[in-house]
Amino acid sequence: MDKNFLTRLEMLKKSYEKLINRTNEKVEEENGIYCRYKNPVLTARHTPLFWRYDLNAATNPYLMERIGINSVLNAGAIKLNGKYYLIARVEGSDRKSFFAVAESDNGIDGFRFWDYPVLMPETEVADTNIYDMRVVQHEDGWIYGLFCTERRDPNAAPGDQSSAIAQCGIARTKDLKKWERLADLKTPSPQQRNVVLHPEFVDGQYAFYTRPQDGFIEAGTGGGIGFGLSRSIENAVIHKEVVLDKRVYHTISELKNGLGPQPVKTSEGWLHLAHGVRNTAAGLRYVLYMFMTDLNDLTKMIYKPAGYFIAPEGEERVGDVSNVVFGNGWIVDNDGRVLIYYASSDTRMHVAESTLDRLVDYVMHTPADGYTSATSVQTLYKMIDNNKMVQQ
Ligand code: M1P
Repeated sequence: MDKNFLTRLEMLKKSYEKLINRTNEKVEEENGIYCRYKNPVLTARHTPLFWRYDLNAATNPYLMERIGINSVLNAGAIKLNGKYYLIARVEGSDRKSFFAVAESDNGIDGFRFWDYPVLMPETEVADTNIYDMRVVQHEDGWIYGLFCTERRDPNAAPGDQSSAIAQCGIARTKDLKKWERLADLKTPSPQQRNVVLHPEFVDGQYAFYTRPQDGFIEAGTGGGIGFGLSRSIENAVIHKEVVLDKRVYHTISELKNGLGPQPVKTSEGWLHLAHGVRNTAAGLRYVLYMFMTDLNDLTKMIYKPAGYFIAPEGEERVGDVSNVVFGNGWIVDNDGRVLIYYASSDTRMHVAESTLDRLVDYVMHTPADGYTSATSVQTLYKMIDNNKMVQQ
């Protein structure tokens, strides 16, 4: 075997292990709500060398990368038997995404991909691209993965190679290894993305958070984050969608919004993480925000802080689709620690840490949006007046 091949292989293995074994550090933030961690938890370079390189010196004498991985993003998250799992969207340099499970002992570093990515079964209509899985441990005993399945629009003109239809694919598993694909969700909307399964039955039915949209990119008349019920999960059909979090002019989510991970049940209500999108002269800006819905009426918004919870910062602002943070996975530990997994600029995965108590406090006590500059100033006056009283 060529000496250069072996030297290069050694070097690749060393730098790979160094990356995987790198310990993460908490970065203290002033806001008191959450802390980011310094290093991304998953990147394209975290994918195993044996996915990317043909390690046979006879067929790959230059030890070149044969399969390019472009990015690792938008991961669902779940804790099982004390281990932290990210079900990541891995995007190849061929632009196709697939799911792969990465495992860590502590949830903040040491994420290592399982040897094989998920072999997701298809329905009778092949998926062109699949992405952004929300993983939900449902009270029916299954772990569900809801994701976007994208296919070319069958009605697109022959010269139009970009019109697409997005729908919600549904699969279930017990171990994250073997997945059973169910029929795609049917809703009154022509397109769907960012669909999340509620972890509990509602009136004996499966409950879904949806994101109705008219076009592949534009939400159009789709008014915001929707909600609907289905009697079946094997052939899920929502007949009526109710919008529970409307898009509003001149807010962080005026263009579109979508739910992130499954909501977390607290004594005060269901805690939600979502993303909001607005347009700017530099393109779309995606930020994360939070809200809480009523324990008994899941469509009733009870608290919604004004503005964003996490916005892209530093290196997070740059990537394939810059100025984006997107979160569809979080894990709540038994001691109340919350790990919020989010991707930046459609390129890499990060983690931020908080506690359930802090997040509930944040959602309940952060002032709501008044939707005008005048109300923002009134809110600020209230804060200043109160602080002056406290300090006297
Ligand atoms: O590029 C940003 C995000 O755009 C889409 O999200 P949404 O449907 O809410 O606009 C998705 O393609 C998502 O994967 C991507 O991160």
